[in-house]
Amino acid sequence: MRVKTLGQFIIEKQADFQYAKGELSRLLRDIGIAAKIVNREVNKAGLVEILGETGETNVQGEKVKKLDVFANEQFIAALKAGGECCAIASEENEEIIPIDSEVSKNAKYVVAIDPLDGSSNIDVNVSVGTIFAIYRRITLKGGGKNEDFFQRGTEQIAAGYIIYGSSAMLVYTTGKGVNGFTLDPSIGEFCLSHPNLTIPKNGKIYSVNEGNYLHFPDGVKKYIKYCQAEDAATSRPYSSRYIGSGVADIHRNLILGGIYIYPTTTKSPKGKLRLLYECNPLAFIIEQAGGKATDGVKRILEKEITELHQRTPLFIGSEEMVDKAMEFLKASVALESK
Ligand code: P6P
Repeated sequence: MRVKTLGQFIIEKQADFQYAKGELSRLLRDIGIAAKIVNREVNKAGLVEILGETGETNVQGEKVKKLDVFANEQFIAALKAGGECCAIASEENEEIIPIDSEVSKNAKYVVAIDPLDGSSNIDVNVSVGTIFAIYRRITLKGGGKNEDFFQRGTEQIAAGYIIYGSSAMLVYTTGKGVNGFTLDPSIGEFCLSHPNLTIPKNGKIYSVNEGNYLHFPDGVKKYIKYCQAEDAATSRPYSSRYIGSGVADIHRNLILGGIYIYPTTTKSPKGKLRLLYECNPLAFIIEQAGGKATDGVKRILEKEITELHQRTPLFIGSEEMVDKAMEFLKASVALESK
């Protein structure tokens, strides 16, 4: 089969993208360049002095890993150089990074990014990922501002993730389906490997950190017990698969079918995952692949966003599994309100 690179694919699909020719190509090119550099370092982790912690903690109060900082710097540098982006919101930065330079004076887009999700897994050689969301800017000129990012997930014009695993894969959508590209290191190109990705309507995998079970809402507890019950007709008990790297868990569930849940816990009363640069892009991708994503009550993509690092509970994956989990949550709330 003739190899089709990411660049060739985007040009071919240009008609799918309602905005001016070439802009999305350059944005995804810039992201792809940084992803290749990050992948090279992730692959060397363990051999070079890039493991371990910087001794700092980030805006989330989490220990910063050296590769977090490196990845963040690479994506910021690539987007600044590419000229299509007028501001970046990153998990690693408390405030947005406005970009107002000669090369970006006509920039029409802003990018929200989690440069290295699941970084606690780096030192133990488990897959990690980058998640990104792309919006049209709302402000008219100069460097972008917060309001350019305070748009509902439905306003995303593109979203994607890169998973640095047994191979490096870039998966993205512009609202016309989901396509996956695998990095061929011999030519340094992301090549189309998973056209028209769709998530099975049902599945047999549930992904949740059951260590928090005692502090889950009652409806979540009941759904987990449903997953564990014996019922051959519905292929239960399901398998529990949770590796602590959301991109890897959600990517596996996209391919095989399954549900990923990060509900409220006592430690994370509003949920742990961030709406802007984790849940919205992942929800856009999973919905475009035929799945669902809610916060337990509301569609993720319709949630109001008022803070850059706003957190939300997340139920995402196969449509029928998310619907079933919502049934348990709704029944439990109804019971409590009696
Ligand atoms: P816990 C990584 O920090 C992350 O945001 C997701 O990628 C991952 O699924 C989750 O948090 C892991 O969190 O609390 O289960 O260790």
